[in-house]
Amino acid sequence: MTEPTTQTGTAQQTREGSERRILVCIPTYNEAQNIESIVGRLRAAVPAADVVVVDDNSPDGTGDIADRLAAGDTRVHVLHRKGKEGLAAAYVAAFRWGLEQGFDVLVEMDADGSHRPEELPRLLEALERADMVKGSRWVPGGTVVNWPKSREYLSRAGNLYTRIALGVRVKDITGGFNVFRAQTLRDIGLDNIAAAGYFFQTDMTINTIEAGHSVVEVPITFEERQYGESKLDKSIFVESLARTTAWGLKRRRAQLARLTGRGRKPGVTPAS
Ligand SMILES: Nc1nc2c(ncn2[C@@H]2O[C@H](COP(=O)(O)OP(=O)(O)OP(=O)(O)O)[C@@H](O)[C@H]2O)c(=O)[nH]1
Ligand SMILES: [Mg+2]
Repeated sequence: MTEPTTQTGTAQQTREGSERRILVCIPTYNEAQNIESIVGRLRAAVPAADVVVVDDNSPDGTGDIADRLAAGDTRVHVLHRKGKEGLAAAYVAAFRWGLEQGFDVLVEMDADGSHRPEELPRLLEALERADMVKGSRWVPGGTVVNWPKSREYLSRAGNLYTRIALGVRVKDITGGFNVFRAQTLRDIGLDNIAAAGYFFQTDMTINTIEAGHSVVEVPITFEERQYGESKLDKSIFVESLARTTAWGLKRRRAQLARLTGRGRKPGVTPAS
């Protein structure tokens, strides 16, 4: 486990794992080959956790499979949405539902097997000393399996650029295996989360830091999906690059204003 990448002194009181109600949010679009296995592995790895599958009316029937799983297990829930609106909208819907239902901890996890449910207990443990935990490929001990080198270079380069542009120390800011305290999500204000695609993960992380919360990275083994197709496309990458640059410039301007004594924001500690 690595040291917290940001520490702003607002980590909440340690709470016993057994007291916390945990909700794992799994967005799905055409994951019929993966959903049953991932939910089963998750229920075995963290039996106390509830699961909500957020399906965007997948043409391959993923939503029906999820309904069947929910019918046989009171800890499995399904949110059906009308059509494909992207990963960010699906997560925001799951978070809103989870907060309404009174869950204390909310987890982001892909359905495609890239995030190993068996590693979730380590991430949950790390939440004892942070407000957000990121499963990280790019800290010591983290790794990727079955990824082409080109994909690895792209992810590493994207993360390096983001780190420099935004001035934060998080090594795998685009990673999507994340755990939040409910209070962190409330403080971020989910209305502020508008980004799609890869930038969603950056958006959530930066908003967490800017709300004055601490982020810890925990090494994970990330596996390339075995079944089904990736929903990533070039436009997501371009959008992510543009938003990172725009946000980086905004942050730098704010830092400059602070240094010159203008535009100080009370109560918010910069992460860099
Ligand atoms: N509900 C919903 N889920 C989505 C949507 N797009 C992607 N997902 C899900 O989000 C998760 C991540 O999507 P992937 O296509 O695997 O994208 P990725 O993991 O960033 O990219 P790869 O590394 O290529 O797999 C998967 O569980 C998808 O099924 C969407 O529009 N709606
Ligand atoms: Mg994937």
